Amino acid sequence: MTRRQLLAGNWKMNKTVAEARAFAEAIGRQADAFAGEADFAVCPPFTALHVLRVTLPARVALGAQNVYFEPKGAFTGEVSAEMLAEAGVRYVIVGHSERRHLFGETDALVGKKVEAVLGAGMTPILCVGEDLRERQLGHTERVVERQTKAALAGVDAGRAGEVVIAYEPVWAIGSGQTPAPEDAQRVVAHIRRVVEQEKGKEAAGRVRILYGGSVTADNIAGFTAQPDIDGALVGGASLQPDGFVRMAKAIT
Ligand code: G2H
Repeated sequence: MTRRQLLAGNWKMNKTVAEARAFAEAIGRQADAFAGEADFAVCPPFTALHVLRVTLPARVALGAQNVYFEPKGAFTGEVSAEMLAEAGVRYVIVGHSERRHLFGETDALVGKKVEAVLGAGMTPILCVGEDLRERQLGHTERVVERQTKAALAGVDAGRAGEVVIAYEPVWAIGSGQTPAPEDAQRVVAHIRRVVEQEKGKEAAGRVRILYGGSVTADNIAGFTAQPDIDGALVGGASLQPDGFVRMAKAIT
């Protein structure tokens, strides 16, 4: 099965509205970089969604970094999936390790968010990955297996293939360290086997699995050349327009 590569920039808590507009205008001047057979997205803070909706090149989709699973109500500070969809959002990052570790998000909460995002017609980018201690103990596969199963538990087999999964080893995030591409491939292939066990062959063949963690324009192609890796979720290196454009060219 052919799967389209996806390059998604995760800006985390970076860029004001003015800075976001400048980024969109800069990549707009190099829009031919996004003409190839791949998908592209930028996930800014909520405050910059609107300006990006009106300034990003047409081939670059809008993403969000978080969502709450309830549809509406007394949940101060939260944003629903329907609100994001109405704001033009196509992808929503769910279960990023910073949310799991800094904000206490559990596997069960992440699963509810995945369901809410699908329910609103958007694509979740579900993040899974082991921390350094888990890796040193040899628990990488069991950690990603647990996180993947929990997050997909409430998703119908017929829709599981729509989910994007990002394998992000926690120790590689923002550290400048990465696994070897072949090492990331082994874990990603394991995640795909878990999807097959849980949701069947069709879903496993369709589901896109990205690598994330210290991806740059210089190393992205090594990851996306792997047979089971279908793109990248990129933090720091996605903040500069030229870096984002170089990565777009590297995967197409
Ligand atoms: C991992 C990644 C983006 P960075 O969090 O999701 O960030 O590329 O800065 O390691």
